[in-house]
Amino acid sequence: MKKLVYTSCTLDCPDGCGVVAHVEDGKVVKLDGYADHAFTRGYLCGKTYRYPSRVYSPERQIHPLRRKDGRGSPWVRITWDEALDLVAERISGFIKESGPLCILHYQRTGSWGSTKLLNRRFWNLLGGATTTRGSLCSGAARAGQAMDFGLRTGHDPSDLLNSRLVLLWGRNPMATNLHVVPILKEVRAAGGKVVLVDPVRSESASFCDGHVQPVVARDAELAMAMARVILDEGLEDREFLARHTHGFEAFVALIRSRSLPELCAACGLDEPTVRDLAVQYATAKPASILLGWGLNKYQHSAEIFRCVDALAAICGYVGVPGGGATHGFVQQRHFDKAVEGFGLATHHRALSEPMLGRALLDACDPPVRMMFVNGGNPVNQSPNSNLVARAFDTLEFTVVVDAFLTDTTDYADVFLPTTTFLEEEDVLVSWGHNIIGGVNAAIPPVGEARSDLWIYQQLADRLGIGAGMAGTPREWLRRILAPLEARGVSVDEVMEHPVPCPIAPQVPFADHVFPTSSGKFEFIGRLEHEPRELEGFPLVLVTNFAKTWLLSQMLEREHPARAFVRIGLETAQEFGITDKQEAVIRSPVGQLVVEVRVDPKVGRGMVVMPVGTWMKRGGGANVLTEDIVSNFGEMAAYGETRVMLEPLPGAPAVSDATPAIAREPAE
Ligand SMILES: Nc1nc2c(c(=O)[nH]1)N[C@H]1C(S)=C(S)[C@@H](COP(=O)(O)OP(=O)(O)OC[C@H]3O[C@@H](n4cnc5c(=O)[nH]c(N)nc54)[C@H](O)[C@@H]3O)O[C@H]1N2
Ligand SMILES: Nc1nc2c(c(=O)[nH]1)N[C@H]1C(S)=C(S)[C@@H](COP(=O)(O)OP(=O)(O)OC[C@H]3O[C@@H](n4cnc5c(=O)[nH]c(N)nc54)[C@H](O)[C@@H]3O)O[C@H]1N2
Ligand SMILES: [Mo]
Repeated sequence: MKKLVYTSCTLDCPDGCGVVAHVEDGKVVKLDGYADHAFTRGYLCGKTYRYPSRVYSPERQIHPLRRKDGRGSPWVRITWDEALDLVAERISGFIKESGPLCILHYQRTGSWGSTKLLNRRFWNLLGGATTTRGSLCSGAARAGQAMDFGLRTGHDPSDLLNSRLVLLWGRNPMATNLHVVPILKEVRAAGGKVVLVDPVRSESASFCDGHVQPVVARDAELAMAMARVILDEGLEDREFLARHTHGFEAFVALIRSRSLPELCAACGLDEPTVRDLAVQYATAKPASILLGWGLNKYQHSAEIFRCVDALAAICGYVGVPGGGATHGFVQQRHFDKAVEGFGLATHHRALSEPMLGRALLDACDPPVRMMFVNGGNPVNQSPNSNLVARAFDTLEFTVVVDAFLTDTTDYADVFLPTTTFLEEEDVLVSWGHNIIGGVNAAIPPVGEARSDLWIYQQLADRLGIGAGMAGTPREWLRRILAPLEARGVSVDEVMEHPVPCPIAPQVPFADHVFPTSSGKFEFIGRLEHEPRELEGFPLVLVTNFAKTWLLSQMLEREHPARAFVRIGLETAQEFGITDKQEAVIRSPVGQLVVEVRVDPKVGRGMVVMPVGTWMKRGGGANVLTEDIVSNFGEMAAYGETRVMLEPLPGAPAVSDATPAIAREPAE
């Protein structure tokens, strides 16, 4: 029997696509884009087109597993009853002995399905658990933009069509946000311009009018230099500044504390380039800035965002169509967060997510004895992976709910197999657009895989809190999305087709009311940034996302045959490295043997490594990254890592075995 099922991709990506699953005899044979989706417009990225190969991969685990004989021993299959009885018994045992805070519930955003909120409810019903605070993803951006605007929120992507100039600043949509690309092409077709600001000539350069290539992590200086030019040329919007901003004098003093040549030298650009960019921006009327995660990886990232936000305010491009400095949205704005049950818990404690290894080792009163992980791969994705792995190794009992045996499951005692979005009923909220997506189960669960909700409900029944977790996905969705229903959008309708969020502004701050303490846009007035210099480690490690895989979610054959990094021509010369040569890359906390690709697209002073390759397959950028936290927003400052490259003598690294998919050209 054949059928078509409307659903939505819940993976951690701004695009949140509308999907049509082609199902034959209970199997997904193909995925297509859902045509009537205003943002994703009927097509998917390569990763989602290929997603059925993950669903049916022999690498996927579809049965509960436990270690045969302690950590490090082989996995053996057990029944769900055995698995759930064991996990429930350990949970109640630990709580009895050491209280609920000796269990760490680690939840990340493997899926943006709304029901994942209920995972936290389970732990709150139990009296609480240790959780994590801080961020691996957007913390610094959120903190910086909250200081300026009162909160981080963005223009709807369709509003870019009102821009005469778009600066793509530290963001690479060709790889990471594909559905924004046609919008940017439309901006150009209508006579507008798109300029890339990136120390790497990324895939996105291919559709831009220009590329400005500052030195890595010097965007605050670039933005300050641009602000100086705008003010020197008298291109500012005086009325906006007078009526809607606070702290402008302090900002002027800040940018005047250094000369224009000094600022240009700091960001490695010549004055005419900076001047041209600034004048183009200030005169485009309106211009918008699409900010990315490239600005989000440094110790002072919140301040970088603030300096760039200041440009929008100086030019009066705030609260107007075609303007803004957009990074992302307020997520879950249409949720009733009370469903999470935070108030039900009597115990609360949170450990720093960016410092997970240290935090686990240092935790006392009580120490963490057990960990329960869902929707994340913390051993691979947290900074200083080796330390995180060591900390996991000290735990008495670890449970991971996932579909694959990741680097994190290497440190687990029990593995519970979960469904993919094609097997679940849920609602998707996106962090890159304002359309709410229905997630319909296209197929029944593969093998014995079960949803997070089912797993938690089963555990809840065994732990005497079953009533608090009971309910079908649809019933829970109605409760979670009650604020939406109050605005006239029913969950039943959302399950049928994409629905625009009725409470999302197309243009935020159009009323010029800002939830800051002054009620106005607030300028940054202080920035003390000394770039990190570390003797023996002269290069900045920049870890970016790969076009062909998402985070650490990759099958064996999608994995590069060997870990690789990219360096620019100048760095290659300086370190005497030739293309495809093997080298050791060393940071203060770890090292990897990598193939070095010499790539003229990469700027000076930096080594670029993709995020997500697996430690157990010789990769893992976070083996190198140091656990350093941003000064605002408790964000993992991955990009503060400094590294050394030491070429290994002998023949170039063999890369013939690289699978075709990993060899897709960089652009
Ligand atoms: N294919 C694919 N898509 C994804 C993901 C994925 O893993 N794969 N991950 C998803 C997630 S979770 C996120 S958060 C988003 C992130 O999406 P992006 O913001 O596009 O992410 P990045 O690759 O981190 O960084 C973008 C660009 O910033 C540049 N950059 C690095 N340092 C600096 C700097 O100091 N200054 C400037 N100006 N630029 C800099 C990098 O060279 C890179 O080209 O992507 C999402 N989409
Ligand atoms: N070096 C470096 N590291 C980085 C970054 C960087 O810039 N540099 N960026 C960071 C960013 S932006 C992000 S967002 C984080 C991402 O870090 P993580 O959130 O840990 O991301 P993933 O590696 O995708 O791990 C998610 C896991 O959840 C599983 N999963 C998917 N859906 C479900 C589900 O419904 N239920 C359950 N139980 N599991 C599910 C997947 O199979 C996968 O193993 O990584 C960060 N890591
Ligand atoms: Mo992210």
